[in-house]
Order: sequence, then C-alpha cells, then structure tokens
Amino acid sequence: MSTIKRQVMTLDEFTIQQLRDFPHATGELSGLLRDMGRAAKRVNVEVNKAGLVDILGDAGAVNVQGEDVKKLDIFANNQFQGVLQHGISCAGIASEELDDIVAFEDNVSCGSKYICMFDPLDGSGNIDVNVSIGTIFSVYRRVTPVGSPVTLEDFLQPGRKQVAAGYMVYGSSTMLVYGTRRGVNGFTLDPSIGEFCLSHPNIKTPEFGNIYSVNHGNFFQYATGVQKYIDLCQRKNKDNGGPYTQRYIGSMVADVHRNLIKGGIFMYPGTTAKPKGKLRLLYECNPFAFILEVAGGKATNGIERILDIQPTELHQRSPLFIGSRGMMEELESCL
Ligand code: AHM
Ligand code: MG
Repeated sequence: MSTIKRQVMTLDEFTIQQLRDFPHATGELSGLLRDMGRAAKRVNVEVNKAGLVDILGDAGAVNVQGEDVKKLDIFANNQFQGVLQHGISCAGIASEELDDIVAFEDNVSCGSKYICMFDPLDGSGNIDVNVSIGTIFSVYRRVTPVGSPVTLEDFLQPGRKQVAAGYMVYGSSTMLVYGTRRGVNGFTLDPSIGEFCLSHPNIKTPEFGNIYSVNHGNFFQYATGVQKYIDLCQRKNKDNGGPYTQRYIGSMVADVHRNLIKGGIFMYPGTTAKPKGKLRLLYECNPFAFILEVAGGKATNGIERILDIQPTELHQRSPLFIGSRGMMEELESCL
C-alpha cells in the first residue's frame, strides 16, 4: 500500500505521530500539549487585536509580584487554566498570575499524572507598543498519588524533573515551540487553516553565536564578573575578532527564541537592588533551561545549573544566564 506524503504536519498530527513510537504511552502528555496549543490560538487572536479593542491597559489590579496586571494577562491566564481544567490531561496548575496552585478536584483530572506551570503572558509591558510577547509553560509528573488532588509538593520539583516545556511567541508570526527529552520542535501558526504546522523540526542551538542580550541599563548594578563578561562581549568575538551584537527586546520569550535559533547568550543577572534578579524560577527560568539543554545549550544562575535548583516557593526568582554552550563557557570563565 502506498503512503500519502504530505508537506505539512500539524501539531496535532505530530503529537499523535510521536505516540506511534511508544505503543504503551497513554497519550496524556500529547493531549496536554494539544490543549495548550488550542488555548494559545485563542490568546493569539486577542493579542492580534489588542490595538483595536478596549482590552489594553491596566486591569487595575496588582499581581502577587506587586506588578500591574494587564487585562490580556488575565485573559491569557483564564484560557490556559480553562483548557487544562476542562481537559483530561492535567491534575492542577500554578501560574505567575495566581497566588496559589489550583488543584483540579474532579475525578477525571485527579486521575491525571501531570501538572502544568505557566507564565500566561510574558513581557506584558510590551503589549501596548506592539512588541512580541509570549507564553511559557512546563509539565511535570506529579509526586503525590494519582487519584488524589495535587498539592504544593507536586509543584516544588527541580527543573530537571520536567517532562516537557514549551513557549509560544506572538510575534511577526505566531509560533509554538516545545521540547521533551527526545528533542525540541517548533510549529508556526498558519492563520489560513488555524493550525500550528511543524516548521522547525529538531531544533539545535549553535555552539557559538554572535548575540548577547542583557539590560545594559543595570550595568553598574551587576557583579564584577558579569561586568567583565559584558566588557568581553563588547571587545571580542570568537569567530571574527569583532564585538558581539547586542540585542535586547525586553520580552524574554522573543529574546531567548531568537538566540536559540541564531546562537547567543541571554542574561538576567542579579542587581544590587534585586540580588535574585527579576525572572521566576518555575515559570520562566526552568522551562527555558530545559529547552536550551535539550537543544544543546546551557543555563545557570551563575553558580549552579538552573535545572538542579530545589525550589522552596512558587514565585521565587533566580538570576539567569542561558544560551549557546561556547558563550556560556566564556561567561563562566569571567564569573
Ligand atoms: P513579566 O513577566 O512581568 O512580563 O517580566 C518578565 C520580562 C521578561 O520577558 C524580560 O526578559 C524582562 O522582563 C525584562 O525586564 P527588564 O525590563 O528589567 O530588562
Ligand atoms: Mg513573565
């Protein structure tokens, strides 16, 4: 029997295809990823019309980190929470927008072995000015028994325990990138059919890149080792002897996505005012550390591997250095 060859493979088809290699898999993780993709399409529609409707601006509330919450953050949070709560592949969630974990208490959800953590709309300070923003998520196997409601313990696991992690970029095109231990794959949303289509199979990050990304405004607040490395970036480039190029959008998803594809290093170091930096370990650092490591890169907090940090609270922050292996090694020699 001849097989029909198709040019595009959608996210749904891809996750189902992956199942064929594991006849004993339950399909739960694939289902969860498809749920996330579905919610992302709804968020994408709202992000795209952010300039048109009265959804822009502060919602008037302040989130658990003490920052202004934009209406779209809440919309996005509700979409991801809703799709997982009504689905059958997730037992509970934690979100950057919520104080506490949400345990899904119905029998079907309690019977799931996975929990999901997400930053529903990262870089939301950029919404008003039409700059790329994104969603970041990670999936863990719960440690409490299947069948009971999840507890905080299920969420406070070191990043190396992640089963999958991913992100969506709402940019010049909308992409969903996710990784499991088997590899990282990128899907671009084809608006004409409303499907994420495999566009970046088996992503590997270059060993070296030409880009460094950091908030230069904080330069004098960084530790001496970090300053030394930034200085090095401005002076030398391993390949051609010239300086590296500085690129910093202020939307982590877009900055790290670009560096993943092109090669580079992204840094959000601690400052004298905020020694732990700004980024959250569970919602931002861990998922990207997982993806970058699977793609061949590295991620540390300047002292230890991000994925080895034992979290003690849901919303804890961590300095982050992440990117191409060769550039991370250069950095480490300065720290
Ligand atoms: P957010 O979760 O409140 O959107 O903040 C996280 C964002 C990251 O996307 C980005 O890398 C960083 O904040 C930029 O911060 P800064 O303006 O301090 O450089
Ligand atoms: Mg964020």
